[in-house]
Amino acid sequence: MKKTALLLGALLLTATAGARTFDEIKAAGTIKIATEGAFKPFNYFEGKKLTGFEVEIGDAIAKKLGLKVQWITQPFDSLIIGVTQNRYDFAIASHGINEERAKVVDFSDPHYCTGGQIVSKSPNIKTAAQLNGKRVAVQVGTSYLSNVQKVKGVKVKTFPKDTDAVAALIAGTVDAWVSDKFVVLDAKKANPKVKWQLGDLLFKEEIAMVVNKGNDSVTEALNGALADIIKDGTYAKISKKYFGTDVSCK
Ligand code: LYS
Repeated sequence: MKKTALLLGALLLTATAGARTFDEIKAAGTIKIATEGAFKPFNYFEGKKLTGFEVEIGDAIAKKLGLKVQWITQPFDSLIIGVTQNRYDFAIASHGINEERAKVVDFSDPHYCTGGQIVSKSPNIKTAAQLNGKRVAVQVGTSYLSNVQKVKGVKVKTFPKDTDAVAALIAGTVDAWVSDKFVVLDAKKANPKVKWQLGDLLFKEEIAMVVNKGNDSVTEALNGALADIIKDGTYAKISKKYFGTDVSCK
């Protein structure tokens, strides 16, 4: 009995130890930020360089906080687990705020507002109702998957990366793709020969940074720095560079 209690105590300790408070990060001087690196224009590689809207926002936030950054890239569906295991201080990787995720992690204030859009190559596949009986490509672990699953009659096809999902639409092995409306615009620009049909927004979402549950000093620091870069114009400048418009949640 005693042994079991000790073991449980040790397990609890390992589970909670390691979430660095903001003061601990400050003392170390470097903040560890995770992202996916495969979701253009938000976070992606240009050759060997990690870049994108969220990478620049993450860098600007760290600069405001007087911290250096160590970037870590991970598959999208392992980022939340990584946050809960304190493998990095937070993730900025286009996570939509939702109840399911909020059970295991905390969210910062949103750093952009967007929606999941239906895309196909047919003028007859543009609405949720028109997805009935159709093969729809989505990335695993995403809000696109959970929202597409709610649509009647859809044959959901999941892919490890969003870039694989759009490739399937281009190749014609699926009938539609659901992804972020800004990612869709980017894919359209990159593949001008495809006969894109941009359909309805299937749902809207607020996107935020992900922090381990209860690590309030880090969430507060991120919220403060995000408000600061919005106020001083840094955010608008980065947003205009990638989207030609301000994508903040106003
Ligand atoms: N916004 C979507 C979500 O919350 C997708 C995120 C990024 C996928 N590469 O799941």
